[in-house]
Amino acid sequence: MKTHLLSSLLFLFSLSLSAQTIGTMQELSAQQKAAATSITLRGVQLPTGWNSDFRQLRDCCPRLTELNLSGCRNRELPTNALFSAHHLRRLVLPDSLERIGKAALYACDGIEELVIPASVVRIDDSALAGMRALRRLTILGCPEMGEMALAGLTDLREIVVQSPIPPRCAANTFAGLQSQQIQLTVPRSARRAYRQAEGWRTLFINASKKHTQDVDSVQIIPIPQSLTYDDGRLEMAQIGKVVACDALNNERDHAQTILNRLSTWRPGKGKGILQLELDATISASPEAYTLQVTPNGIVIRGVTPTAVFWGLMTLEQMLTTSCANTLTASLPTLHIEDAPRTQLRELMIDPARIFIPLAELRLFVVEMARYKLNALHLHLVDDQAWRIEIKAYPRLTEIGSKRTGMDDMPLDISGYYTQEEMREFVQFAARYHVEVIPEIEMPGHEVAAIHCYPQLTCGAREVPIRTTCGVSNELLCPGEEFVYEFLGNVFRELSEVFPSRYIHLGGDEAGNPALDCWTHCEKCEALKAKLGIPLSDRSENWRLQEYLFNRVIDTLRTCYGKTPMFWYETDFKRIPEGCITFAWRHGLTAAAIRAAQENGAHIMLCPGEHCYLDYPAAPGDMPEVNWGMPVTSLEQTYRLDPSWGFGESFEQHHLFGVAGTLWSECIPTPERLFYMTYPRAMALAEAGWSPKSRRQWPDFQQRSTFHLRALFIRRLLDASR
Ligand code: TNX
Repeated sequence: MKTHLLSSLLFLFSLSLSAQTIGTMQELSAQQKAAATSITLRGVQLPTGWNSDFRQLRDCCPRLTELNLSGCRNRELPTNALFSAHHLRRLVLPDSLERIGKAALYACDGIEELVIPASVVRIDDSALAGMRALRRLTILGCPEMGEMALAGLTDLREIVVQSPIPPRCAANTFAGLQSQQIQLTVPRSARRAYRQAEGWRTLFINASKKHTQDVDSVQIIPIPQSLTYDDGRLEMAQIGKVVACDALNNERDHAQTILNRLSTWRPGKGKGILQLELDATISASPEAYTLQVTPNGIVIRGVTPTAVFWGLMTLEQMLTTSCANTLTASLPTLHIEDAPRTQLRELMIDPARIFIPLAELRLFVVEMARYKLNALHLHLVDDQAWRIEIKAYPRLTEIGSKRTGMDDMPLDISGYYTQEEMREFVQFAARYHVEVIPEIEMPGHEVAAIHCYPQLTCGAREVPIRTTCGVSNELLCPGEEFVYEFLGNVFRELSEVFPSRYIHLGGDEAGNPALDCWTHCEKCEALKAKLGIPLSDRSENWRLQEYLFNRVIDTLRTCYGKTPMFWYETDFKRIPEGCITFAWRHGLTAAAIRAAQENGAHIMLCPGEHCYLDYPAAPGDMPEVNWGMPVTSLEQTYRLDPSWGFGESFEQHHLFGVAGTLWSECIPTPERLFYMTYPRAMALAEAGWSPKSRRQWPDFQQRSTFHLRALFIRRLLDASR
């Protein structure tokens, strides 16, 4: 007994010595490689050249049984990566992987179980061939599979495929499998497709079949509060009409549009009904809805028309998340109860830096609404342009909206929205229950306006419109009465265009050092004297900022009933009660939350660590040339905690919502805007909507790949219209 214990201890000791967590293989000596039994690699991008990490894992680590690559960001398992690495027993692939190269795992015949991540789109010829010990294979996405890619897996007993569309195969992809001894699990609604698909056919006919809960049952983003399945199905052809009260005319139209896209929909033919109802008793949340699918029809009940609309968006997702642009013909019967975790789930876009045509704004809204994102924040002015018509100040758009150049991109970036166009757009967005919130910056990020009307800044200096990114020191002058007259007129006109309950006043990055423009200005000094501000140095300038904001906020509240919003900066020593502050700076979220709590204000979370969708999503991804942006991966966005660890009471009383920002200095085309937005905006939508208990990264990741494919196709079709 004793010797047994001793040898176990020795064994454990040797294990701990040979289990390694490293960045790249270079970190290990030859001896360490020879002894390693378990390696976890965390390299950001494993090099694949001469004597690559893979070559070393394959040829220099004969005792290696466990290889965990889940922390790597590799897109490719290169050709021959682990060719006949007989020593391996367990392999975890990175969830960034897109391609498994030719013969990459050929004859890795000690591995019994393998999961192909949802991100993989291609498994090359003979990639997994000869993995003779493999008993269970799970394919999470829909990878195309080459010749003999899975040939000779003689011990294989179980294949689970999640895709509702059979992954494309060659006739010999599965050559040499014992298909009669295999259990094949595919989504229920896809059984016929698998039976008919090249490569899958023989396997399907011979194997014993199992089906997963229908795959469309788990493809909803943001994931609903609760979802339970019954055992039946509803054939969508059964639905003959939409029934709704007059207050839901708009939602009825949307419902018709969704049904019109169903190939099986024959108006008036089926006996079933898609019923839309208002029901205030569901929940206290104005956005709460329930959705019930029975074999005879569908009922969506919502507290408000908005809530009913969200129910429709859920329905549309259930019908569209197969890879093609066709809608699925039937649904599992089920019951959903759903309501959002936060009130405002917004995306901010920046037509100031690079103009975004109205048609693209419309497409953007339609897509946002699908994910129950309910506010579009328009950053309409900045140092580089003024983009909204103001009738009292025509120079703003005549001169301030025309510019060539954004950093090193010599683009012509002209354009603005007329009030008429904007009014129409706001109404369009309202039909999708998206509120359009305008932002006019003050006192910084206003160079375009100052260029058009120099009396807006201290000493009426003439400054050119900015063509580069960064922070300008030129500010609106709080000691100049014209500034108040100007802002008063601008906000009056804006209030007539934007019915939104909110208005965003900017407030960020007002010079570096902050607010210093005001230190040597006569008018600012006079104002300081009038206000009894004793010090003329920079340390008291924040009080001028407070004065400027308070005057504007007062007008906005009393004349237009608006709730002001602004970007949180530490210069805001006192956040006016009832306002909404945006926590955006890396590392300052907790400070912003405390400031909001102390001042009776609300807070939107858009911390740079999770929500800056203008940053690249992976190392080396677009925008490759930028001002030094950190990487914000999909997973980082998903991991946003809206309560930021501050608990229930903060969430109930101060948290207002979440925002994703798409600053456009490095987003030169509308396609790029979509590329930067998705799928991260889906992750943000789920963080802002779904309860914590329902959120799981691997599950989200899998759902998001289906959504991304559907969105990609929609985008291609929309763009070609
Ligand atoms: C900081 S975020 C800014 C923007 C820039 C952005 C670039 C914020 C409130 N201000 O003016 O466009 O960084 O990521």
